[in-house]
Amino acid sequence: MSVERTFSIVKPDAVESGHAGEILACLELEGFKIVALRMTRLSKLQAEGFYAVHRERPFFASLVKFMTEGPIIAMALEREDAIAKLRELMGATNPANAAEGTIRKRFAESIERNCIHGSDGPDTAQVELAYFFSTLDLSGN
Ligand code: FUP
Repeated sequence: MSVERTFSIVKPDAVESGHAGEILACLELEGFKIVALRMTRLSKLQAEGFYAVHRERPFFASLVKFMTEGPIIAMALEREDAIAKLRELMGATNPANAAEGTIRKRFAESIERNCIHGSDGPDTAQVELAYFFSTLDLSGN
């Protein structure tokens, strides 16, 4: 297993409810290094672009509305096996099905308002990191 990078978002629900700090602490406790971090608020166009793979899904419009309702925290995270480990730590998409101790079990309200995003594979991670961060941001300095 080698050191890899993944992309994560603390979603608007968690920022609004004041759980962002706890979520970041949880990531660090699990060995994730924060390589880059930015708080921003997505425009409709930016959220639609980020979730473009879901464009045809029935929940797309609602998801875009949720993701633009307030600020988010975008992060580049690094650790061994980061992509799979973050998915494990996040828990299932629907918090009702998420394992005890996972971030979604602890902090998410619903399948839509599920507090955290994590890339689902190496190709997605690369695209998502570049969507939010410049080469300079990701240089590790
Ligand atoms: P995940 O990778 O666990 O974030 O889940 P998906 O990529 O399948 O879905 C992306 C986001 O779409 C989820 F985080 C929340 C939203 N979603 C819904 O709102 N309803 C659904 O039925 C499925 C996903």
